[in-house]
Amino acid sequence: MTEFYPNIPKIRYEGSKSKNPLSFRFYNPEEVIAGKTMRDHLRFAMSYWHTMVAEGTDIFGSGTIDKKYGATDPLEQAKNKARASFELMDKLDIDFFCFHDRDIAPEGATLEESNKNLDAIADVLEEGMKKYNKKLLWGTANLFSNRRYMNGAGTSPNADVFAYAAAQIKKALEVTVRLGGEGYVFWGGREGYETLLNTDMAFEQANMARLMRMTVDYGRSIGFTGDFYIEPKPKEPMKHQYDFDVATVMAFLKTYGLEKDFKMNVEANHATLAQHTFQHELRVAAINGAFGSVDANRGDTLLGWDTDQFPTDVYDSTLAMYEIIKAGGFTKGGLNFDSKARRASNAPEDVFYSYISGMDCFALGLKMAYKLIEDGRIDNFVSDRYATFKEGIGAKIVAGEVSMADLEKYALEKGEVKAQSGRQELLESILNDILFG
Ligand code: XUL
Ligand code: CO
Repeated sequence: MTEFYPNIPKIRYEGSKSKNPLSFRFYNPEEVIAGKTMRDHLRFAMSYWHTMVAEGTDIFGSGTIDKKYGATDPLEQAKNKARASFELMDKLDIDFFCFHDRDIAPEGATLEESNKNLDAIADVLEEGMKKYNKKLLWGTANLFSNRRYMNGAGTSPNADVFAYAAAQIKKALEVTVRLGGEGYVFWGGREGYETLLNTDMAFEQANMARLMRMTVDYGRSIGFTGDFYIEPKPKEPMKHQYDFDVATVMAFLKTYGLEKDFKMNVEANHATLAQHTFQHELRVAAINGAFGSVDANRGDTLLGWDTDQFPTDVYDSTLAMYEIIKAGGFTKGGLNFDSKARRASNAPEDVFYSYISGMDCFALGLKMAYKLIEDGRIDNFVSDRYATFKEGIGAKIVAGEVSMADLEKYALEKGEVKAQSGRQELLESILNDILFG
């Protein structure tokens, strides 16, 4: 059997003292933390599009990375790509993967041909999944690359485009179900607008909801028991995307009665593009009962676009894992590295260094988040901060037992209130103490 990464050994945990760049220093898959292995806490996934497909193009330059897998015919290339993906997941000890329909198989001249290509590759994937014991975290349909989707897919002004998108989703969902996928994602790549001068926003959003309802109904009818996710992003490629952030998506879901059918797939770099922190978006999802899955990556604070870099910031991964643990941890979701090596990191081993650093970063985040919880100082501070609502007038406010007039009477009697410190700097130094102390 051809090896696609012959110079890469199986990556193993060697501990924090190891200087071997092809080893995990912090990710020890079988290590048990709070009753669960790191593997089960983190549920790492490989993004097929960045890892197996992306060639390092940008708007100023062509590909820098060879992703031909030793073949020229597109279908042969796709088969080799699938085979290579299992070698890569096996060597990195990653249990899951995620794909768009058009990542795994080339688009044909007709829809029938595209579907046939998908079936052919699904055969190869199914075989690889069995042989290597790998699982599909989620599937999705690419409804943004082809020119037919330039005005959107579900929110296109053209009914034929809507129908094509529905057909594509139907097939992507069938392949997801066939491969035992635990989730299906909607990322509204071109579901938004460039100018309101040509856009009926209310109609477009209602249509999007129609497409989502149809997808859920069809998915359940063919036995899909996984989670449906929406992945918010404020902009790029469109100037304004309808799934701007978690709060906007929650309002959309509630408007159209879809809130019981969808959870969030929160992406770090999308959060920052929406001028939020990753932690903020995770918290908003959790408090709405909609935490589902994560696209792990990071942006660059000096750049205003989706750089999809591998995560390396341990503060960020700690606070993210803190939110994830508080939300109950992953059930059907996981940590999908929607991340790619820079285009100048174009050697095969760079993909391995990238994943190792991302996986180690989240392994550290997981450990540190538990340290934060066990330490208790931050949680206790937050709980104490609201102590006035636990008794007296505060408890009555929460129980709905007082009126505006009662509160006026209380305030008049009580006089000026004590302005209580928020202690941000102290808490930030406690965080450092826990991380490095
Ligand atoms: C794009 C993005 C997508 C989704 C899946 O910014 O994140 O790759 O994760 O369509
Ligand atoms: Co993503």
